[in-house]
Amino acid sequence: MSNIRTLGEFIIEKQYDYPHASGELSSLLSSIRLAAKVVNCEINKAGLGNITGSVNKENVQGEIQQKLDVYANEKFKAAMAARDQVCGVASEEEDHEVIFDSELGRNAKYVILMDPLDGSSNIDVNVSVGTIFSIYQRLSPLGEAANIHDFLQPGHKQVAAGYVIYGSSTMLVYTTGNGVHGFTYDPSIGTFCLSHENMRTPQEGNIYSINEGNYIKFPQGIKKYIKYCQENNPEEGRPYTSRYIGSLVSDFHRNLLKGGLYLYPSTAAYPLGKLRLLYECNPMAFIIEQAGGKASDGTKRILDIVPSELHQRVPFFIGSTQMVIKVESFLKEYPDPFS
Ligand code: P6P
Repeated sequence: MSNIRTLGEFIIEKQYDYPHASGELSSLLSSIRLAAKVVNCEINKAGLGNITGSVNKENVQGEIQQKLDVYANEKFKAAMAARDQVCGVASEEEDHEVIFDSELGRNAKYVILMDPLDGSSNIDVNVSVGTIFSIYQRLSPLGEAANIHDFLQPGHKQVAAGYVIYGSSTMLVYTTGNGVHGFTYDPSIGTFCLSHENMRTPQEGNIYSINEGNYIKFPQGIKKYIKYCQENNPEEGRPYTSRYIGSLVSDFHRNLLKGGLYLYPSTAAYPLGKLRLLYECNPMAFIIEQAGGKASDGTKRILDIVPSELHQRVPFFIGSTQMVIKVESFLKEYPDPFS
């Protein structure tokens, strides 16, 4: 037991890396940890209860909400509201930002944005899903209710970001700008234990993750890049391997560990891309950059995009630095005649 470093211990230990840290961020990360345990418990037995399937309602994205989407959203929202560090929450499952307009909420320091259960359409077929979160310091003054501007900050302003992957094992991976650290859940002791300290992603990779079913409608540069991946060039490790789970957290996590590139370009169905900037792209971009990788919308750094609305979508290319640079070069060389 002596060599186990729990997530709680690690958060406190790292807190001392920030002389001005007042412990509120540490406490906020701890409440995320608690909510992750609760959601993990429900997911792990999803097939047994009446918790799979849809609620026959669409979210603001126009996507059918799964029962576990709603469940996860409620559990994470409740965990945030219960502590005095959060003044508001934005979620993929909420049409608008949720402001905690109480005495506690008005004097809380952080806003959190989240995709409570990404890839949830995979749950009924037992494929890994995940929770993604992004944390900012509020811009509005303490003592007042938070407002939309607290949420529309560029990604480089994040103070923390992370994800939970409910997979063959459950892991929580996060950064506060001081490296990326992964914790594996040990159900026998009900604790997240440090398993991947200072995670780094390879500069090069040979895995590409894209839904090739959309090929016909991809921009020209993406079509050319896919053919580049499939060319026979053993010296450069091509053809690459195609791996696409259909769950961002799962594809991202594998590529983070092994090297690779996740692509969700603009398509006919999603002219601005499908992935949401604020609670999918920004947190993953913060993590990948902290691990030595890169994240782009095809022309510019994801973390430099100034958001204009809560649920805005962007084209998304994230992973090994050299692979992101390569796909950007194809998009530049073959500009889409329709763009
Ligand atoms: P498609 C899940 O809905 C999600 O947001 C990501 O987790 C996933 O990578 C992507 O969409 C899958 O989209 O259009 O390929 O089914």
